Amino acid sequence: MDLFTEQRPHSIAIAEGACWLPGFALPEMHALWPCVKHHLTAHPPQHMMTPMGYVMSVQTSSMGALGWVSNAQGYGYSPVNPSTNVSWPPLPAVILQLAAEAAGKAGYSQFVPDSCLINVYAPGCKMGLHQDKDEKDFTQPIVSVSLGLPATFLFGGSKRSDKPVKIPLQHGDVVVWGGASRRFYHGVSPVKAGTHSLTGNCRINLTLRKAG
Ligand code: MD3
Ligand code: FE
Repeated sequence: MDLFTEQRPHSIAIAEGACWLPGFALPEMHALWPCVKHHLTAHPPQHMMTPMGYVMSVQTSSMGALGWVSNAQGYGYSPVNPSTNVSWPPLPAVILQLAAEAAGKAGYSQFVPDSCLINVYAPGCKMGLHQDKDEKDFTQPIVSVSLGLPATFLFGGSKRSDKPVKIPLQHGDVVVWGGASRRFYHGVSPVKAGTHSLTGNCRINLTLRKAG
């Protein structure tokens, strides 16, 4: 086993086109975490409102040319932070590199995301079953990076009624969602209280997308 394989041990196929890479972000964590922490200080995560008028339990912030937004008009992407009207900062090299390497490992070459949604889950926060369909090109995969407290990820199928499989995601895990799984329903169970040495009392998820 070479050094690279040793540090990044395995990939697990969880559905057609979906690939779980446990611990894949750990070798880069020394550079990744300070970068996320600094971003969240400068661009504090906010609760968005769903188009139906509910406040989301998860708090969000973004990096990149486009940030995911939700308001009474619907879901979509915006080049500016709606709470400040200021452009989101560019995607840092360490995040672009990690996303491209993970996508490559899952068989998607040349992945260049233009959006990184940062979801911050305090204990009890959850995300209901939904599909990601606000992006232009569904042939582009999505890469997610989990940080901090663990969470149970719910991974369904192409129909809302498909029974979800539970995936225990931990700090440093990366999942690449492409192919058929790109349109599958998914969500996150309520995060259990705890303390993580880097993030403290929360789970943070980075979702990297080619949105535009
Ligand atoms: C499976 N976030 O922001 S990331 C989201 O942990 C979102 O914060 C979750 O779902 C989180 O939209 C899950 C993993 C993820 C992202 C996109 C997917 C899984 C996906 C798209 C299709 C299938
Ligand atoms: Fe999603």
